[in-house]
Amino acid sequence: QMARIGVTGLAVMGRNLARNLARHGHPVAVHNRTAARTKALVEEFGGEGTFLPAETAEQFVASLERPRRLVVMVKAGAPTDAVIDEFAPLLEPGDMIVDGGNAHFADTRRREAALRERGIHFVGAGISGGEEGALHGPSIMPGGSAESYEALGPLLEDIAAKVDGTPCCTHVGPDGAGHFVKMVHNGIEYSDMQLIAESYDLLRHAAGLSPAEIAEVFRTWNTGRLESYLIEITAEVLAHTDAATGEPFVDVVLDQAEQKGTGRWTVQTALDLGVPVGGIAEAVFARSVSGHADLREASRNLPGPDRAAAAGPGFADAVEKALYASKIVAYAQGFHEIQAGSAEYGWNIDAGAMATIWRGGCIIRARFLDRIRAAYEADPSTPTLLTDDHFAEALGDAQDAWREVVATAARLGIPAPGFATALAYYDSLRADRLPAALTQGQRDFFGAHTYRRVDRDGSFHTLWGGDRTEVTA
Ligand code: NBP
Repeated sequence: QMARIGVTGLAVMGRNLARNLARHGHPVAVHNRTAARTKALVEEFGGEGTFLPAETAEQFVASLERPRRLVVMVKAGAPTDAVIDEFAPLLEPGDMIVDGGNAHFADTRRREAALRERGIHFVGAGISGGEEGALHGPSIMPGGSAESYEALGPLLEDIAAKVDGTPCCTHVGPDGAGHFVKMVHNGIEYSDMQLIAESYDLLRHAAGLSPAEIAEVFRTWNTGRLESYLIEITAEVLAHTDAATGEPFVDVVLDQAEQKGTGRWTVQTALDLGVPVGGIAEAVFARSVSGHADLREASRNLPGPDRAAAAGPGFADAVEKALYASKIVAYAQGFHEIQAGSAEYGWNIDAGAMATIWRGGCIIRARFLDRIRAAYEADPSTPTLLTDDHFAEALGDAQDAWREVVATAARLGIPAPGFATALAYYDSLRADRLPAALTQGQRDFFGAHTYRRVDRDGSFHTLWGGDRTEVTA
């Protein structure tokens, strides 16, 4: 018997992906650098479907139907290149290598170009949902050639999460498009998590609620428009009590957030593309600030306001509005980055389809994504989600509460960089005039960088060091 698809790299993700394929009736070849993992998989889960274990790369490749579909689930970076170098010589034109790891889209572009020369399809596929998603249905964001998607799509859609019968998997676009979209997904995830963290902090320190009480607030929110996986698990984490001390779990965890890098990549890429993603950037920086123990220790005695002023009744509702409004901004910024990346690299990404495949399987899955899908359906070329009818109305309805929450945070000395930057972005886009005009004047003054005028076309320069007449640049 031949395998329909093969998975090499059988750590948590690869193992569960292989099991998911087997459970869906697809005979799957399995391989791992260290053969013990392959053996363990078949011993433990062999009953779930048809696994064809291979000890060597040659055996593995020989067991695959043609054209071959080979999924690589190894540690991103050098290991991915090592595995490609090992397998590519054993493959033939028309075969497909799928990289399901968290690769940087630039690496995916490089690998795709190199393999295309040899007639091999390279598919950079973003996979979200962690261990559980890989087993029960992840959100899959495959890039690569349209031809490879014809051969791979049905299999990937089969094992992906489904929402209303629609698979959370679609062809994203050529070469690095899939990994780019996965990167932005993770950036949005950072932003979502930061906004939730700020909501918790305000409910705790401005409203004086306990973690258990805040868990209840999140449970309530999870029955409304904020319904999402992240809100759901937030309630679980806040309600949890540490067994060793009897204290709320959230109070015994060291308050230094770590990161693996996809949020940072999202911001670095946004800087290169010139896309303002303040919400994602502040989320990355907030983790960074939390991790600087020395800086925080040195600053502990800096003066702050009197925290006695407690927030009044209705504050939790105001925080809900601030959270919803800031979340709209975070997604608007993330989707702007996707559209800018798509334009830069000629990927032709369907933004609405990305919202559709994020509705299930992935970490940011949420009811909210249906709204984004609807917004792009209503106007596929909209420059920003903020102006969609539903979102504009929600922002208008939330803005007083949003301002009150940001003001309360500032007054009480509670850091809320996510809420504050989201509100500043909203107000910047709304503004009739921005002080950027003054910035242009300064640039022209010190560097003769020139400026444009509101009333005439062309570039101008004022002779600042001379008689201050204006000349055409
Ligand atoms: P890891 O990222 O921990 O990688 C372990 C696997 O890589 C093992 O199979 C290991 O083989 C293999 N490997 C390494 Br390390 N170096 C190798 C080399 N030079 N040649 C061949 N194989 C090599 O596994 P994971 O947590 O399952 O994640 C897999 C991918 O999926 C990563 O890119 C990750 O970023 C991505 N991802 C993970 C999650 C998650 O929730 N964990 C979610 C979404 C995406 P060995 O057994 O012989 O050491």
